[in-house]
Amino acid sequence: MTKNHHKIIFSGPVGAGKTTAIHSISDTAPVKTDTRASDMAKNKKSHTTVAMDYGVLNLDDGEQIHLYGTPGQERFDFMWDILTEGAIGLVLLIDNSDENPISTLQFFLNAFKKFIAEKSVVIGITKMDSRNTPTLEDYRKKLKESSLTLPIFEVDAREKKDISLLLQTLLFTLDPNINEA
Ligand SMILES: Nc1nc2c(ncn2[C@@H]2O[C@H](COP(=O)(O)OP(=O)(O)OP(=O)(O)O)[C@@H](O)[C@H]2O)c(=O)[nH]1
Ligand SMILES: [Mg+2]
Repeated sequence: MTKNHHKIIFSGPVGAGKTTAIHSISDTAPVKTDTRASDMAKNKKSHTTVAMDYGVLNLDDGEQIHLYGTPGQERFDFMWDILTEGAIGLVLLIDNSDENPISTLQFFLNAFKKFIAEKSVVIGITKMDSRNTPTLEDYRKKLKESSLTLPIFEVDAREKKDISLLLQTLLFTLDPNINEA
């Protein structure tokens, strides 16, 4: 049987949980390129991704989903385009405890505008346990103002079931013929 290999990207700001999410869901030991975050202006956490994360998810039908995580830092944004090449969908993770997470979401939607217009995106809001505002409703309202209706969920990147829900939604919203590609 020929296996299909699909590629999905995780992006979003520093500390949103991209590396954690790929670690939670990957069936193989994920590859990380985290280094000490001594030079980070925000210094939100001890380690940060400098190139990419990589993991693999095996589906029941033998297909594989290759998961790539981007660095969150804007100074590595050249990696965003490189990693997005050939991908079928994007998972955007947004840290709700950031200062202005709605504008962060808008920034990332804009950065991946072309990709989103051609492919598919799902949004996961993390750390709602740390800060419960803005609410999902606030996000939806903002998206509606830009005439966007995108799937958006509250997730914890440490929870496999939450990341699985994001991926299932993304695969579901993709072209139903994708399995026959
Ligand atoms: N409280 C809480 N912590 C979370 C949640 N999701 C992720 N985390 C934690 O937040 C941190 C996220 O760190 P990373 O996964 O390295 O973040 P990243 O998006 O890869 O960041 P960069 O690589 O620096 O861009 C980890 O310590 C996670 O355990 C959540 O929903 N709630
Ligand atoms: Mg990371």
